[in-house]
Amino acid sequence: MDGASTTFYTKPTLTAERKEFYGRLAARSAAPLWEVLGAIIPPEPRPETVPFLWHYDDLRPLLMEAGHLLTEKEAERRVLILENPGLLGKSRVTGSLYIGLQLILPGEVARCHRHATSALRFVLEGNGAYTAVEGERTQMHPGDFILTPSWTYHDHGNPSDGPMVWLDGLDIPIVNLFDTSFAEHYPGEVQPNTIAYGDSLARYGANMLPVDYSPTRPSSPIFNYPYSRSREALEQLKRNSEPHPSHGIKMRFVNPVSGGYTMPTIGAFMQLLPSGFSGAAYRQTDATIFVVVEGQGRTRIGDQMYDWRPRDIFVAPSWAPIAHEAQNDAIVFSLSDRPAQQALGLWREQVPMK
Ligand code: GTQ
Repeated sequence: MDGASTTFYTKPTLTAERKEFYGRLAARSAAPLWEVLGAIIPPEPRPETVPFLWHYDDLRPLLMEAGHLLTEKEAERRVLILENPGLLGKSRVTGSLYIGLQLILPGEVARCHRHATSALRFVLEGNGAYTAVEGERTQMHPGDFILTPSWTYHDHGNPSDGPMVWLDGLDIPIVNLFDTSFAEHYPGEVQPNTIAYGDSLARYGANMLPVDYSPTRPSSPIFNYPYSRSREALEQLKRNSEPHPSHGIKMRFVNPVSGGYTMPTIGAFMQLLPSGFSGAAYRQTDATIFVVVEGQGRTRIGDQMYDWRPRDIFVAPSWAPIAHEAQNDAIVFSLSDRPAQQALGLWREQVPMK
């Protein structure tokens, strides 16, 4: 038991008589609350998630090795899970989220399936592979933010002549917390391409909606938020506005129908930290995964400093103080379970910390 919980609640002394009683309780599948109260209701978040940074340059050769070791067909999805060192063996980057690096080589197809778990892709490397969602394909370019919402059929293909790598972010631990996982294959390897390229971005992503539109799912009807557009907006805002003391210029990806998050369980953000930025420490209850797109800098998480460069990935646990610094203009994408926390009335923040 650590200090934080004992200041909130002190356990009664464990006598021989009590211990014997607890044994008889256990035999009846019962237990004394007073032995665990401080542990199960801590006064502040006590995450198993620890701060960590993965350098892309360390992971890339291993991912390419996986490309030689097994085919996409064998793997179904050729992905290296990025596992938080505090959550080893649990396929988690935080208590609620999963991330991985997916590789698809030229000519390969990752067969079509769907699952209750929601996924996002953030493209790191390559050009010209596609993700198909419910009959529409989208070309993937570095920095693009792509959705495959819950229970939508999706497959990936790489007709280009180079490897394609992206970050997968899924809400697997949330879906399994509720024991609500379902998954199935599409009858064929690839779903038919029935909708033209660019259709949903034109239909839903130009500050207009079809006049008679009503949503069919809680997630955004746009499924590719291209980097070219996000980058341009951030650049324009850098020229027009003062950066936030902790976040620089930080934007939230939205579902244009509701103004809410792009998916109900995973939120996504993109921020520009201007050259020389030195942010004030802040903390929030949503453990956050950051993916560097451009620039170099460093981030203090708790009492440790993490130096980063493009394509590095780092994670900050719930309620850990975070302070970003940028050497040159930096663009950083991030994801967290904030929509789920806010829907449940749990999310808190201190920005900046006093
Ligand atoms: O691309 O559909 O990293 O189903 C894990 C599970 C990716 C995917 C992952 C998946 C996918």
